[in-house]
Amino acid sequence: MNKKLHTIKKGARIWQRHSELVWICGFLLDDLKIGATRAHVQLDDESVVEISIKGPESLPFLRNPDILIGVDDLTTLSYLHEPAVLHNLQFRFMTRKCVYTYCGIVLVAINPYANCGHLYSDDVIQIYRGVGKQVRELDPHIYAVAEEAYYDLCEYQKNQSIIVSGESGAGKTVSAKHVMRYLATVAGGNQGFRGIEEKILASNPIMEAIGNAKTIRNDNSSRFGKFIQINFGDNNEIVGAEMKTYLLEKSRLVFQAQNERNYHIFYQMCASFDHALLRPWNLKSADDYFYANQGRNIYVDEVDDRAEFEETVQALDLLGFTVVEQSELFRVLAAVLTLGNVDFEGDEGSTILTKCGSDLKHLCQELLLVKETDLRRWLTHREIRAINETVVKPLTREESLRNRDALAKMLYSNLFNWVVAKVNVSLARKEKLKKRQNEKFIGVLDIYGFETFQVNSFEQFCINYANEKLQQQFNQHVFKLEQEEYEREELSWVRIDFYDNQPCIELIEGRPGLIEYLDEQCKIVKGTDPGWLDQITNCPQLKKQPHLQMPKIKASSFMVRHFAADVSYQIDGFVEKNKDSVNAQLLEVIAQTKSNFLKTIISSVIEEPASGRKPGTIKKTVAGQFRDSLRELMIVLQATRPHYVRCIKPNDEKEEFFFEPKRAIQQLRACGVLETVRISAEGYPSRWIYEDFAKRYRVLYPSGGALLRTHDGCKQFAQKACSKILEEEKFALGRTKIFFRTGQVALLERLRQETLTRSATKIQSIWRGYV
Ligand code: AOV
Ligand code: MG
Repeated sequence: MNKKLHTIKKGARIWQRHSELVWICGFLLDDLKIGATRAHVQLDDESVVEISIKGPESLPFLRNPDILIGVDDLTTLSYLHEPAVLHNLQFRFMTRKCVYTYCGIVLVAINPYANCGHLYSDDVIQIYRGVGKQVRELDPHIYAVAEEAYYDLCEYQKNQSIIVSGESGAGKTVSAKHVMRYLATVAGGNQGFRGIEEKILASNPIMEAIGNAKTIRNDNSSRFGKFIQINFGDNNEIVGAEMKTYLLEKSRLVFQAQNERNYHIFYQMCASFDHALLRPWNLKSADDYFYANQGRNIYVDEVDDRAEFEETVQALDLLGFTVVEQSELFRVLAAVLTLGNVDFEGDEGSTILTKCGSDLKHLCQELLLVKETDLRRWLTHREIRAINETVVKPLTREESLRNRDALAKMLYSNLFNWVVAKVNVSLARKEKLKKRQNEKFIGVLDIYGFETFQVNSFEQFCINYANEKLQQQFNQHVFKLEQEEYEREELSWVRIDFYDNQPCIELIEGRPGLIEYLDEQCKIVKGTDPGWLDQITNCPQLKKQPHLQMPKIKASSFMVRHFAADVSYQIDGFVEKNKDSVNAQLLEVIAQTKSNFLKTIISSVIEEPASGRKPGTIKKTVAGQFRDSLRELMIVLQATRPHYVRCIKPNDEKEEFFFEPKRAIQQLRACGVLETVRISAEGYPSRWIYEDFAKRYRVLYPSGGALLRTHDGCKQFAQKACSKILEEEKFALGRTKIFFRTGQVALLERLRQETLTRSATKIQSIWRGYV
């Protein structure tokens, strides 16, 4: 890093921290000598500041030579640090309207919030199609990542994964869809499989209808994680796909914040109440349903829910959902909506169900096909089993509402899982062909990015845990690739430290760990959130954990030092959300339904016998299940060649091509782009093939000109030229490439420029001498 430089000349362009711009450029007004403790800098906003230098660590960051500004791979910058990365991205995005930039193996995608149809047209697909390894010579693009993955799959017969991450609204789902469309176009079936790629694409509107919702951050926010594996056959054509989903947000079913909505499907249905598939369910306007109207705005700008419903139904048709299945699906969805309108009256000990009786009748007779008296009873009562007797206890209004909400969430999440399973059946390759095919796939992971809000709860805890796991996999991979390149080039060992977040993961999933204690609390009949916090606070092993911080003043929260940021979690609701259970008697009422479809839907809950369970055992908790599915996912990803796409949301106003450095830098820190840069900068960030190096820097060592005819000659040239100019430890000679420590290419560039200017002046003066 430039930290190792000793003297920085007056006039050198440097970066200085800035409260608004994050970094501002300026130049040194005096030479900065070894040991100097202060320097004056004239900044680009005309102000002059004095900076103090406490040691090599606080030397100013140097600016890259102009020739490097706007490069399409950040790791080719000679000075590789945070301001350089930020500036380069901002310059490309704002000045050149470039959405994509590489950062080594990562593709950084900045959401333009603009219609960039030209960027994704079929013509553009044709440009990237079949380019293979040379794809890096084209402009960075999401299609380039898809092409690279497809090429590697075909060439090396190795499974690939494309991991898309970023915060809400950054463009993950849009990117994942571009990847899917690219693959569908270049590898669409041609041997009797025609149509499978269309089915894969059609799974998107279905999943978005039932899994996406309007939030304050994104009008089409995915409320679940998704990993879709696209399978390829012997001729590298698409033969099928399989989808796994993670952690659907259930709380949205029963509560929506101001200006947010429930899942799109409800609004699509209400807007299409007179559709043949929906008429029997007597739907009202979305405004009339408590589960749909809490956000106080049932519309999404520029979205026609009625037209979207048509699209959903078409996709269901294409994926082979029969008319009966569709009708049943909508029946259960209508039931969920109607259930939300059932309300209770009465004080503690005397709950009676009076409000919204007509909704209850409709719900029981038309939608759930259960006995009204039973449902009424078990919504408002609970059975308590003591040793030799069972007591039925009436619930308060609050308890009854919670009971109702738990039922709604269970119904919806089971329906969601049923749809996923059904989509998977439809996308699966045909059994008899299976044996002939080698297992080969490209997996696309569209998963929620790191989250930190004012109040963070169980959902953020799980999401951030997932991100810790992905980050670890990412760091290890980047690190491994760097090391492999050095080995391939036979360089002597280069020490690079990389940040391993295993201790933080240990804190969450280890034994003892946060999830283990949470699960324990869920097993205890009287388990509570504070009980969990007590356990964490008093555990001697966890006390020593540097990633866990307890508040100084006793509070119902704890803080985890995540790789991206410190996040404080409020413990309220963790135990209940983790248990996610439905009253056993209520479940029993539903199990007695006359609807076979509903029976199928809830069979997974019923089969984990709520009542017949051995004492002391509980069904798997939400966090426990999530931990296991993440472990599985990691095993799958580990066995693939990963490709990374990091989506950045450049502003919160959805403004076209507008870059707010403050927002961008948070995300670059959180998604590992800066870590990639750091790993890169600790080793030899710049590298040139000998021939290319010799061609560009020939002027720096004119007497070596004769060497340039052969590869070995170019290598000798590079060695001689660099030994003459650079310090010995600043470069290394590999088999085919010369490697440079950070800052060296900038130095070579400057020398080259100076030499060229000098010779130009010389020629000019000679020329003038003639005239
Ligand atoms: P997300 O998947 O990352 O958020 P989306 O992919 O849904 O974000 O993108 C949000 C919105 O940004 C889209 O609806 C588009 O309007 C716009 N957008 C994203 N990428 C592009 C692009 N390449 N070109 C033009 N517009 C784009 V979330 O699902 O909320 O985490 O849970
Ligand atoms: Mg999304």
